[in-house]
Amino acid sequence: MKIAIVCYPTFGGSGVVATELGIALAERGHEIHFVTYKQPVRLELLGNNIHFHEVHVPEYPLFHYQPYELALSSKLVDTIRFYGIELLHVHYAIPHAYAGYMAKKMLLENDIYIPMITTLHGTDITLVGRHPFYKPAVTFSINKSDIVTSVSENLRLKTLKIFELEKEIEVIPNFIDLKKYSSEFTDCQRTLMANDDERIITHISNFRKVKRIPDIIRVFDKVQKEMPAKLIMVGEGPEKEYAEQLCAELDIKEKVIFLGNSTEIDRILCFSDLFLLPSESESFGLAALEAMANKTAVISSNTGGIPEVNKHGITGFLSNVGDIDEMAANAIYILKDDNVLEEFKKNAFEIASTFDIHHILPLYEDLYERAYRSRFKNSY
Ligand code: GMT
Repeated sequence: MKIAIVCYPTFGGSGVVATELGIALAERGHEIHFVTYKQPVRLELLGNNIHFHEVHVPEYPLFHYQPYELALSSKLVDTIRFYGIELLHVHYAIPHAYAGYMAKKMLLENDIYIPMITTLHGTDITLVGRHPFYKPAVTFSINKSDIVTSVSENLRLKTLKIFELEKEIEVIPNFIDLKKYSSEFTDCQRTLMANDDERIITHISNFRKVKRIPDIIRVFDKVQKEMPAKLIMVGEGPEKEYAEQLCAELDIKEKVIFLGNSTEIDRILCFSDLFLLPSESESFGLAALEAMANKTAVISSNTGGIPEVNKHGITGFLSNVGDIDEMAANAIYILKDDNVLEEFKKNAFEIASTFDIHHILPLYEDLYERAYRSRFKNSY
């Protein structure tokens, strides 16, 4: 099938999921067209089956805000027409579902019917989408999607509570590609980051407020008082500076490594013992799943969809948002004993395996088939 995928190309869960899905679909023989404003960070190889179409928004001094939705819907119309695209899959409702719907309507003028699937990822619903400034447009574009999916049951329920929807929402969880992890990295050199006797704790995110970055530093501070340890912070974002400052105040600067954004998180996770995700809200927690696939135990908050991924007492522990004392105590429990740590690591990998792309891809392909068949119905 010829599929156009719209996503954010930057470091962020929704873009990662969209990109990995597109790559896997291309491997299965589908023709994939990414339409976004920059080449997605995880999309290294373009080829016969994978194309990238850049959306340009020329600056014009009259505009206080440049009209990205307009440029995106125009690009979609051109791309869909030129390549004979059969299906549109948009990731993150804002503004992608809105722009996608406009493209649908424009194409219909030329008797081209393009089914649209919208995948909700989290903050498009829980943080941004529910804001009164956006809510009517988000409600409209979700209702106008042919099929709507969410990445967790928790997000499905939240969406139904927040919006007045006429649409069913199907849950298709996020996934990892286990074959990427089957060959051990020969350059998995923890020695570059820590001494042999130190435990390695990792966090990866876009360092926004919702991630509760100071909680990570404070949990680590408590852990490092009990055992030799290093904290590796991967990512960039608005909370990074404060985090660095807090490390200086707590006098743990030497033990915390800020690595910035990385496209090679597996090379970091492969020597991590524990992953911290104390988020205020998290629809799924893809970073935690990626950590688990790398045999890393997880200490997280119990918010949103995280309990669907991190299993309490099995793959790690979950605590109430902000309960740094409990998070630290649980981290120390896991890390202080080699056998306990090994057990949690093993379990983490086992649970991660249930999210392997081979289980999830057929669910998307089934959805695409259904959406494609729906072109015979008038779903406008
Ligand atoms: O804040 C992020 O982690 C980025 C954000 C995004 O939309 O790119 O992530 C959301 O989508 C991910 C992929 O589906 C989920 O794993 C994250 O839990 C979700 N983030 C939040 O809900 C805060």
